[in-house]
Amino acid sequence: MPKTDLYQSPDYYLLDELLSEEHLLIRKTVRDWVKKELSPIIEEHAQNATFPKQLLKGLAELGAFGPTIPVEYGGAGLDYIAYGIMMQEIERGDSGIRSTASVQGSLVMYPIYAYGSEEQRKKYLPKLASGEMMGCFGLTEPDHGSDPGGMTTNFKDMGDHYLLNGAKMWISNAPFADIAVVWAKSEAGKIHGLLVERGMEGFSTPETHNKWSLRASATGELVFDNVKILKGNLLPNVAGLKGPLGCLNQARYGIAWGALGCAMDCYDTALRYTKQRKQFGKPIAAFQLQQKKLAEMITEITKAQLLVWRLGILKNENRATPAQISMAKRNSVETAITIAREARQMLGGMGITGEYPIMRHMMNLESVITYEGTHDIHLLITGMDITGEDAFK
Ligand code: TGC
Ligand code: FAD
Repeated sequence: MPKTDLYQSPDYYLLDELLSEEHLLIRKTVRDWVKKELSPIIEEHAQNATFPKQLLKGLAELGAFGPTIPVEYGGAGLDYIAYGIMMQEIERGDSGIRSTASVQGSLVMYPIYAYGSEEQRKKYLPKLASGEMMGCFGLTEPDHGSDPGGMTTNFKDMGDHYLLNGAKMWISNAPFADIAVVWAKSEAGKIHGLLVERGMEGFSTPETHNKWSLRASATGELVFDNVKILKGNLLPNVAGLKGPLGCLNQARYGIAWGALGCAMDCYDTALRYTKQRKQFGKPIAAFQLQQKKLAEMITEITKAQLLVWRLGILKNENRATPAQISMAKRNSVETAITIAREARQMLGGMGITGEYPIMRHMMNLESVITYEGTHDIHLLITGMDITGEDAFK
């Protein structure tokens, strides 16, 4: 059922004053699009577990595919604050749709831009930016998630081509992607990125069903059975785990902003609801227990807003470290999931329905807290950064 989207973003510390006119315009443009195009249809897609493909064109027109990729390759050529704002507004609508944008921009376009040849950049980037071509990113395997360095997907040098074998699992956009950036080991055991195109013999992308989370996002496997890969499809300018992890820095940064969008939407919804809903003769917002929840929510949102804004400035200056990005991703997702759980209770029975976005955000965030590095992996990254001790192995 189409509903009116009344969202207003909380800005308790007047942080909008830190944004430029251009940032504010981008935010308004994306927010208007989310209200008009995404909000009216997303609940039905989530309930039916279908991906709203009709949104792809609009996302491309907003510049959400490759916001920081230079204009000459079809990207939007924007700074990192603009990229963060876009992801926040889109994820405010739905984490699954932000996922699609993150994967396309940060995990497909970024590696082609950062590690690809000039020929690969020119061939793929403009089509990916316009949404004419969609991509996915294959790092995780059935037996190697948090520990991608243990991957077994591999390729052999056959002289004029490579032969790729193995499988990837939990891959966002896989069921409809035209191209996959796949990380695989050479015979020497070095990790490389390969561009695998739909239609290559031996390459299939079975869809993953029965998800209770990110239901409006398509997830699948990538299966490689002696797939013949032209040598020109290897990304020439990176080798080793730092290749895929470098892409994750980009995507995790977007999630740090994006997940906060869910937190802000849940807070905004709960604030409006509790001011209107009356029990015992007065609005439930007048009860101390409800005020405690709302006050704690806005405090945590404000702290997280400051963190991601500062991280954006450091990214713009090329000074943000991977560990700083981990801290922000972890903090934003934890903030969002805690707020979503509290907000759901504040709406009572209505909180479990699709009339409000809270339960959908809450379930989506169960994936967001796991992908792009789990909550605990990011904690261990911070731990290693501050102590110098590696507690992973
Ligand atoms: P380790 O020995 O620490 O590092 C190996 C090499 O990588 C370098 N490195 C990084 N480089 C760039 N950025 C980073 N963030 C980096 N972290 C490490 C490191 O310097 C080293 O370089 P070199 O030159 O010395 O070789 O690696 P490790 O095997 O001990 O693993 C470390 C660990 C656990 C932190 C890492 O592997 C990790 O982050 N695990 C989590 C896996 C993960 O995040 N997977 C995400 C899959 S993609 C996804 O979820 C997409 S969801 C998309 C959506 O729908 O939005
Ligand atoms: P595991 O690594 O098996 O972890 C299980 C638990 O063990 C976790 O709690 C973890 O924190 C803990 N753990 C692991 N190692 C340690 C340790 N050293 N110390 C303490 N605790 C530890 N991947 C892609 O490559 N591309 C995608 O597009 C993509 N999209 C996804 C979409 C969805 C909806 C989901 C759910 C996942 C997606 N992923 C994708 C995969 C995602 O990145 C992995 O699920 C994630 O990295 C965790 O790996 P795992 O599921 O194998 O869990």
